[in-house]
Amino acid sequence: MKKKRVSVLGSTGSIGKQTLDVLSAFKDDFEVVGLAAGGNAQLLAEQIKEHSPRFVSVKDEALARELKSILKDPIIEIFWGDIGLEFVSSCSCDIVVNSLVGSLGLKPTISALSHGKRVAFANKETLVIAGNLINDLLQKHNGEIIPLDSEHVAIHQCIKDIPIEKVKKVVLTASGGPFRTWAKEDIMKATKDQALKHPTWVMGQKITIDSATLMNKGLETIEAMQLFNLSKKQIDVFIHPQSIVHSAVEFIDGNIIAQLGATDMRLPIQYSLFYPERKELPFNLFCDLLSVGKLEFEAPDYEKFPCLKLAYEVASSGKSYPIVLNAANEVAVDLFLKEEITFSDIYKLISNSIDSHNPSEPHSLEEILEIDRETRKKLQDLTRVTVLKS
Ligand code: MN3
Repeated sequence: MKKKRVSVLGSTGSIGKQTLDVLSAFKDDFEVVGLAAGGNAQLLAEQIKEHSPRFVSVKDEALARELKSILKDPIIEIFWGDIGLEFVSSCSCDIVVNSLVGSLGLKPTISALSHGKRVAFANKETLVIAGNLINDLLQKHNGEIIPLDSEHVAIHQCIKDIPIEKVKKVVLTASGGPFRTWAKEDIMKATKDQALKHPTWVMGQKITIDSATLMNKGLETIEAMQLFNLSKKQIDVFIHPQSIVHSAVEFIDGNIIAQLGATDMRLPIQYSLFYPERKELPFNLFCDLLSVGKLEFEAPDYEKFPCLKLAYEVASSGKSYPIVLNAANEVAVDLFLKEEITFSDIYKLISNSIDSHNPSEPHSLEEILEIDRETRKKLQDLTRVTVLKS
């Protein structure tokens, strides 16, 4: 059988590296044709040697020069910036793995779908800010989105081809993050190191902070609404500390189907790459339910995790609010990672942006990007003049 050609966007990030692990294990099935990465030229150079892609893109020209000098005599073409990213996502490939972080992933998603590609989708922010635009593109062209995030891969497997009107509820599970058992006062003062210690998943920095605030589950709620055509009312978030049930779907006849498996992103990545085929797992990641022993579920505490409640409100209001939620969250998490604001400031900054937003119904990419830019600018100006104190 002909090998499927794959481009990986965000190849030096956590999901990107694990995607390349899966692709390395299935060299007879896949060929890596494109790689795009942000800042780590050294690692990208190693990935190029291992996978010999035809096209590569990096963040900017300086990084392209650095990569060229590491590779000495590169025979591949090196692109950079927005144009490079769009090129790698529309080049001669069958599958684009979009594991970029944040709204940066929007334009390459548009170009991949406009070229009728399958997008294995790990870039939830794009669906949060531009879900309607992406769904329009899916209608117009022959492209498709297969989820790659564990919860959405779970829902995808539970729903299969059952019509969406037969779905009563979807339960998105959340590990609860590092602060699940902490008191509210302690969470508010949490440090960067504490927030970066996730109990069950190994992930990139931005999503790990989003998991500590539970904003991640809020973004995933909006993502699920867009992917599966659900309303906010049809989605519940349950805390499930074991992270073995990756999500569940309750149908109108009272049957609940859940998907279980090891807590390792390589499982949903393999599913997403091969769908609808199933292949034997090449890693020793089979889940032993006897050693898991028990599965627990609890309701999230919105007092302790106000970001989740805020995201629910935004999910119900729709309009341009999700764009503001996402942009403000990206800025706030970045400031927290730079240790310029406290953990509790993350919520304050985002809710401030939501409260001061004048909603509209954006239809075009330009309108979406304008709201995104405006939100970031307002927040940056605000944090420059205000010394935030908790
Ligand atoms: Mn997830």
